[in-house]
Amino acid sequence: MATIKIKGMSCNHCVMAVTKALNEVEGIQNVKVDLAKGEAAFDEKKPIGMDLVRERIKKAGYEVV
Ligand SMILES: [Cu+2]
Repeated sequence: MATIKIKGMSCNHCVMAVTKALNEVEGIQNVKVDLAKGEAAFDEKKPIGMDLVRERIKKAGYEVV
C-alpha cells in the first residue's frame, strides 16, 4: 500500500474529490483518504506513475506534497 500526502483538503467534499481522482487512475484501488492526516492511501494493482497521480490530484484542485 502506498501513502501520499495531500495539501488543501479541508472537508468531506475534498475527501470525495481526491478519492474520485485517485480511483480514476488505472491500476489504483482500495483508495482511503484520511482528512485529519491529509493523507491518501491506496493499493497498486500495477506500477503507478507518480507524475500521473500528481497531475490528477492537481486537476482535482489539490496538491501532492
Ligand atoms: Cu472540502
